Amino acid sequence: MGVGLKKIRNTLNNRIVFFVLLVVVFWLKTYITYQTKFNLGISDGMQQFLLFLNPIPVGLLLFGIALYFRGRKSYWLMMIVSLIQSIWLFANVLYYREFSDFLSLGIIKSSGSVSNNLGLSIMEIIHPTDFLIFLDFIIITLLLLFKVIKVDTRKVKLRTASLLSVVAILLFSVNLSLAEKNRPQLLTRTFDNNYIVKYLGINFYAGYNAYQTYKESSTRANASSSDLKSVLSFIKTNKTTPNISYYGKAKGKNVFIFHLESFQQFLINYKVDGKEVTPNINKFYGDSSTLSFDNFFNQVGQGKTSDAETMLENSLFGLPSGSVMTSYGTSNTFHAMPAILDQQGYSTAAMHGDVGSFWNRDNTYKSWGYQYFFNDNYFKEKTNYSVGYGLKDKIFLKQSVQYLEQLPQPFYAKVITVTNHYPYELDKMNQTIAKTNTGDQTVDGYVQTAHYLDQAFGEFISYLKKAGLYDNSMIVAYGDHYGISNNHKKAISQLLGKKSVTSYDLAMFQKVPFMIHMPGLKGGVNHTYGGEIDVMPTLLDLLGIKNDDTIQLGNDLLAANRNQTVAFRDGDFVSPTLSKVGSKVYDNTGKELSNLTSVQKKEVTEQQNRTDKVLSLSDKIVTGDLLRFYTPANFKKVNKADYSYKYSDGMKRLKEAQEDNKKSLIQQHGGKSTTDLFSTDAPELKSENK
Ligand code: GP9
Ligand code: MN
Repeated sequence: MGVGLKKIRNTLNNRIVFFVLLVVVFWLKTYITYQTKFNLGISDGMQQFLLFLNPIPVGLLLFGIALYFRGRKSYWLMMIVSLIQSIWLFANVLYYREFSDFLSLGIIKSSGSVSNNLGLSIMEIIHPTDFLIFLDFIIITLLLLFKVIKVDTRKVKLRTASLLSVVAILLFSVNLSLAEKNRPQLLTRTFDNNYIVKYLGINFYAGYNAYQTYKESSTRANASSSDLKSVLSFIKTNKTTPNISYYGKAKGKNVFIFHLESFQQFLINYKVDGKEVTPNINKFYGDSSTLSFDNFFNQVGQGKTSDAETMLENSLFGLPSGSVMTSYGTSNTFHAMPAILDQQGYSTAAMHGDVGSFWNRDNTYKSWGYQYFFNDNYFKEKTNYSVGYGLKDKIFLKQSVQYLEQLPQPFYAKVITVTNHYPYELDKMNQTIAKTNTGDQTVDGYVQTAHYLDQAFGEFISYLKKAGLYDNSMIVAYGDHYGISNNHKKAISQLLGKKSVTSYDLAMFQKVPFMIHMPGLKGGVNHTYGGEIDVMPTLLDLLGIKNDDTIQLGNDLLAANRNQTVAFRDGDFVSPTLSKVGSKVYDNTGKELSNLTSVQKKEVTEQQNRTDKVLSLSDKIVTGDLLRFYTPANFKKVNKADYSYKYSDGMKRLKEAQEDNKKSLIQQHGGKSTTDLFSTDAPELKSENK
């Protein structure tokens, strides 16, 4: 061994030097990961500096704990800290790659109900370089095991250890105050986990998130009916006057909520090699009896589909982290659309070809008052019937008909598709359109599964026509959230035929279709700005159901005097005039406004305040379970014990329903099933479809 190496080795045998080595490696590793694996939107020198600085205080503090201990124990502790920190970093890199967000305890806590989703995708998203995160841990552990580095058993003076802790805390305070200066209210306005990581670091974020989760449980305990005051006073100001040309027009009709999984607005009339990707949905979109919206945005956060469902049926937002359905769906009180309609004489059912536990639907739907939940227990499975997270849409829809036809009318039926879901894989026999060729593998299959979903939608609509449901139903179809995440900027610009995309373009890329079809409805494309939070008030007004005392954070898209600021879950907003994305403000042509006039400044502030207000009120309602303190007139509190989605129970109740009345579709058809009216070209069913 060279003299130099020996010297290094000898130095490393000193515990303080070893400690410094670990802190420095930790620091560099975290910083390199920030720069190469995350997209933190650094926009100035101070943010750059803080990103560089923020691993140091936490590193000093965490590894410093070990200095209070002696000998081997101390080394063990340092290596455990290093390992835990590496696992946390690694898990976040994977999670971030698909969700553009950091892991939270809310998500981990609910992983029981969402795990098959993440599990399936995990091999898809791993990059070989991700494993480098463990390299330092492995090397240093080996050096210790093979005694290349020797354990220094000498005691570190308590004074030294505590001095280091104090330095760490001081450094952290400097970090925090610089961060607060650059981004006021960083920790009070916790709309975006990205900000916390950018300013204070991924490890601080972990601790902060754990603290928040603990707070959650005590929040509910401490909430009281007086907390509703601010909610009710906002609801008053948010109230709109229903549009008389639409109010009550759908009274008594069946309602379909057709969930187009991961379906973005840009797909409407989109072509690949001259071929329409979604001809059936395009036709539906342009139908003279369809009211379509072309400035309708998804507003989901980490809860994705579950956030969309929460907004659509409760007019409440998802959470800053985690999912309302998984964290609060079982325990909270809700005044959801299914319960409201149930109490107006509707039958209510949700259908989905995935396991009932996903997103905690099997519990949440009870709280929302769904009489039936036809989940995978109700559907016939064969090996090639499923892809990704559940039954392929064509097979799922065909099988749904046997339950649909038994529901007493009018009914409210939510139909949740899933084939057009990341990672957009489809077997060869179902691929009937070419992929796009951006070269981004995650993106290019998207049009293929969207095309498949479109065909399934087409088959479903033609069944509705044949069965006579098309004419007496209001069919609502919507896309739940983006299919292509912002991490695929290059591919997105190629898809949109642009050189590159700005943050504004990406915000506009969050548009999803929202369409309401009903014979006799004045159709056309409506340009109002709105989003998922506005669906419930819109539909209740169309159905002519009084909802002026219901707690809703959105407003009727058809009302004239509505506010058109669309709040995103991260605190950004878009509107017909100004939009704020990240730290930038844009006009409605997408031009960035760097020097705002005082009038513009005032408008931005107003819209920001409103955005912050609706998000924080929503969080207050959900986390405090405030709806338990308030019941709208004509609404009966839902009793979860009244519901069961067990196959045998569901079938029994359907049977009873047939005896009680003559209102189901099957009864209208003289007791004859309508399932034969559903024709599909699903190749899996070829042998069964004579
Ligand atoms: C699965 C499904 C997918 O049941 O609804 O949810 P998502 O991953 O889109 O949130
Ligand atoms: Mn979804």
